[in-house]
Amino acid sequence: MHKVAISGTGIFTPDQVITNAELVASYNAYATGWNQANGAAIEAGEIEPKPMSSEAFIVKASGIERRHVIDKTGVLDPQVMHPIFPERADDELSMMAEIAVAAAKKALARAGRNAADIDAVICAASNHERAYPAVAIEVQQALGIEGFAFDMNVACSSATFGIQAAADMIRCGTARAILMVNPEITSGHHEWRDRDCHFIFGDVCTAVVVERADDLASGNAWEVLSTRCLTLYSNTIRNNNGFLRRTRVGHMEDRRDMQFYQEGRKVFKQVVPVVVDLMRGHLADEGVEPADLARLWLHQANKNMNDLIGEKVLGRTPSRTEQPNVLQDYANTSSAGSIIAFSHYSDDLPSGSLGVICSFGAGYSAGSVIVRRL
Ligand code: CO8
Repeated sequence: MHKVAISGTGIFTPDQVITNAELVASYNAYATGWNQANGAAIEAGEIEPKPMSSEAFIVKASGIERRHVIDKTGVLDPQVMHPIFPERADDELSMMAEIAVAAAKKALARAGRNAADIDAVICAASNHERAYPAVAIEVQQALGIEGFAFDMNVACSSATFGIQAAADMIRCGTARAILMVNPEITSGHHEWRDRDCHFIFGDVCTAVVVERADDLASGNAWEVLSTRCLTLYSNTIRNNNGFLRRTRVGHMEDRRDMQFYQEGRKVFKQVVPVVVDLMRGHLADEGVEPADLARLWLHQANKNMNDLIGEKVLGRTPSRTEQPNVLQDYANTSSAGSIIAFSHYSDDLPSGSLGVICSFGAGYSAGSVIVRRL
């Protein structure tokens, strides 16, 4: 069995930023317009008026202050409330492939690798912009990588599951080096018209190079000591959009369940113990004491959730340095969140440092990756 390392990470961050103030102003304008348009039915008690959103609530409930998106104009237009992306011809690079290539180039440079060194591409993300061909194969072709490529989707845990898939293939010799990308265009499948969740998501793409640890070209690597993944079926985070949509009466309408929806409170309560048990069990089985950890790079959904998980895993309140958050600037970027945290906050740690990359989300799904700085 070969030892495995993460040798490089890269991030593509869209230029456009939506602050909470901009988001709340546009949502409240939309809700006010909707309430006016439906004034008679609201007056008659037939429907509820849409409540207003508030910046103070968003920061208190989630810790999110702003988010990057590919198109803020459509999202902020009260008459539109979703991004507007120009159509691309079949022979143009697709959007997911484009941002994946941008992140991948940075990860490859950090790893000191080029396309010829990579044997496979995994595109691990919450949604894929078409059914086929796989986005991963398009990325493979755009970068000039030989070998094979495939897409996978485990929602917010796609990246840790992708690292496990890559690490297992490298351990057994199926591939020497694998590029794993997480293009998350969450703005496209988010419901910006729902006050309870309109602030949650942002767009980004992360990329990770995973390769044999005895074959490294750069000094920035982290050995992947062990991975553990877990899934438990739940309907509390769901999106019903899919290829059977046109087969069902009324499903081509503008329906709430064709975008992301969730029972946020339930998710919070149910996922925290699952993640704590996964991390603590994984560490115990690998003989790693929580006190030995230099850093936790957690999924970036909610600051309060992360505070609670960190406290339960370490047995004390982690410092901001030990458990860095990026969600204040990026919001929830689904599978990319823990990788952004890892990419931004790992270079300062000395050789021998231990840490855990951990993700959790829809499915439910949770992934834990124990790493040691080489
Ligand atoms: N402004 C003002 N008030 C509000 C707002 C708002 N925007 N939203 C809700 N309120 C009100 C509510 O109506 C409620 O009022 P009342 O007490 O009178 O009933 C009160 O504020 C409290 O509401 P909640 O109970 O809903 O608030 P919480 O404190 O639970 O916070 C959160 C809500 C932030 C959603 C929190 O529950 C949370 O973060 N939960 C975890 C969610 C999570 O991690 N989900 C993971 C999903 S991501 C994933 O797996 C990937 C899916 C695929 C990606 C999809 C991309 C689009």
